[in-house]
Amino acid sequence: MSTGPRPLDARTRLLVLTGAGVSAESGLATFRGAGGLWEGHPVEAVASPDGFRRDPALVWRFYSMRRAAAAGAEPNAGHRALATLEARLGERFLLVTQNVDGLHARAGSRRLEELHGSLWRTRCSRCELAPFADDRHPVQPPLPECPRCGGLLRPDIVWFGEALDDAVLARVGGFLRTAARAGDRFVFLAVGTSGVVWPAAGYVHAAREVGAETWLANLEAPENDEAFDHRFIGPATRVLPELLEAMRD
Ligand code: BV8
Ligand code: ZN
Repeated sequence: MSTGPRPLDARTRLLVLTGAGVSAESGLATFRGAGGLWEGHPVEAVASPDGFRRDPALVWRFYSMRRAAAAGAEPNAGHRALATLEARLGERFLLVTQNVDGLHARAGSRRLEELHGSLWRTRCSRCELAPFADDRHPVQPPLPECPRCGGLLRPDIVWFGEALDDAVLARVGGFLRTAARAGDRFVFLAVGTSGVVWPAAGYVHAAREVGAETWLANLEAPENDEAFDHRFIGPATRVLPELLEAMRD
């Protein structure tokens, strides 16, 4: 029986990466849970620039359904435990999420980076119009157009084949470098992610390279399982409050 890791403490630097599994108990479908399909379409085909070029109405139907589901969902005990860990650790804490549902922010997380954008922002598919807050749904034909260039508007979400935002990547990189220099205890915790999608799946390796303990909180072994030192197998709404409970001052 492998002994578990030392509990978190007030001096620990903690980088958390979350995926769809942390919102599952709020009732939001995960990607693998649905076998990676939506209405029979592979998600990679719908959540892609080609998919949008081919059938923008279909893609807006997909994101309208996602907005409706997320609007009807509440943050769960896992989201709240992460907001409390941030309150305890302050600038020693950073939450990086792959989720676009907005539940971390609604649970009170502020030291938060949304790697893949947000359901709750819209931008122009053609020009540099600044992304804007938008909770309209359903979005149906005639599809909304850019007030500036007349191009089709699209969700401000990073699709497959699209680059992640440089500023977001730079802030996460900065946190990793600071943690590496500080010499404090550094824990990387991945919660509710299958470790399939890159570059998010690479953060566990980057953290390991700068000396972090790598912890996993998930229902099952992820794709990048070999990179983790410790595993807490179970639902996020039980595991995250337990990690918080065990925290030493
Ligand atoms: C890029 C927004 C380049 C959309 C998303 C081959 C090898 C390596 C990489 C690639 C490759 N082929 C293609 C690529 C690149 C590609 C990629 O990684 N593809 C994968 C499929 C192999 N990546 C990209 O395209 C990225 N961009 O590479 O750009 C580039 C560079 C410069 C210039 C131009 C281009 C962009 C990736 C972002 C895609 N957008 N989201 C939307 O949400 O609609 S990804 C989307 O899917 C999610 O955001 C999320 O990231 C991902 C699903 O992953 P998870 O969150 O992990 O969810 P999943 O369902 O898979 O797993 C849930 C887990 O939770 C499970 O393990 C389950 O056991 C667990 N769980 C369930 N319930 C619970 C639980 N755990 C705890 N408690 C519970 N209750
Ligand atoms: Zn425009």
